[in-house]
Amino acid sequence: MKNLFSVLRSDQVADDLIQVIETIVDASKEIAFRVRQGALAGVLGSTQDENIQGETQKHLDIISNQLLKDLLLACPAVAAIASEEEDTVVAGTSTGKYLVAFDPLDGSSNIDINGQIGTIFSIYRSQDLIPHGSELQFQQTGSQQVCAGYVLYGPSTLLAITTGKGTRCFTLDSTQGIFLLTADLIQLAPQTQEFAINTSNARFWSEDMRAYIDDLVLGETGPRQKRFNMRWNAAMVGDVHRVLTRSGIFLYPSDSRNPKQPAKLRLLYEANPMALLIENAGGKAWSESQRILDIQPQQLHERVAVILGSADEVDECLSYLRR
Ligand code: AFP
Repeated sequence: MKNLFSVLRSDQVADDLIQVIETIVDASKEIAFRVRQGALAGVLGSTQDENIQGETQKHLDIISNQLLKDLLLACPAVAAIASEEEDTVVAGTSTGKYLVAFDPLDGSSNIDINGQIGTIFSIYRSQDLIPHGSELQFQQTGSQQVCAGYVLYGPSTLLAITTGKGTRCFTLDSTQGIFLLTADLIQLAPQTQEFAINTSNARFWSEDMRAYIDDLVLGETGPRQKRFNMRWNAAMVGDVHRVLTRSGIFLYPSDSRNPKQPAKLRLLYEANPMALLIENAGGKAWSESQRILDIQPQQLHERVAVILGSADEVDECLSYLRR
């Protein structure tokens, strides 16, 4: 079986970008060890602190963030990092050619229940003429990512990654400590019978989104005339992995719970990397109004509605929103 770095080299990925990916992989193996140890490593539970998102930080959030931050800032190829757990950009090496944005531990609410959690990462080229530690460095559209991926800490530790030439999945062989290729050039089916959404928010969605989901639930008795099934991991990394594995549609639409915060998922280190993975696997990834990878970021931690997965089903959902 091919290992991650032989695949990256055969794709002619630049050596310094491979160095950045290697650094993320090293941190993720350390995180995977602590996740597996769980209560035995004293990493469960919450701290007394809140991050800039206003979310209570779990011990493992802090540990994962610190591991990634320390290793990436020590990598000469990294000019700056941005993290869900950091208020602002943290400058790295001024001559570094890459920027790394990450959610160190997506799905934190799943930590204490031994559920699926993961690290999501996104890599850009640093921009000349802008200070390397400026937030302006990260105001690049998702289509400018040079690499995106996630590490899923589940029964297996999996790495899904794209550098532009398709989306692949690797499995960590923990006896050797290397990621081996287990799913090459993933292709999503254009249609699906599986959707993922937190239906407890239904009363807060737009009327058109409610109509779309209602018709999925009506199944063969409604206008879609086919049976649908639902899954919800409450960790984007787990739900997106299911979509990459067996197709489907994942939705986190805007809602009226908090008028100041109509969407929940973050553009920079959740929506954009997942959108690149999904598009490079033949799927689609939209907010409620535009292709996610075309969105021009304004704020580091800005949020966006997400509708991604099997292309024909994303189009069907968007047709309801355009009524
Ligand atoms: P946490 O990291 O705070 O658990 O949030 C995970 C997440 O950002 C994303 O991974 C999930 O899809 C979504 O939130 C789940 O949100 P709900 O808890 O509202 O279902």
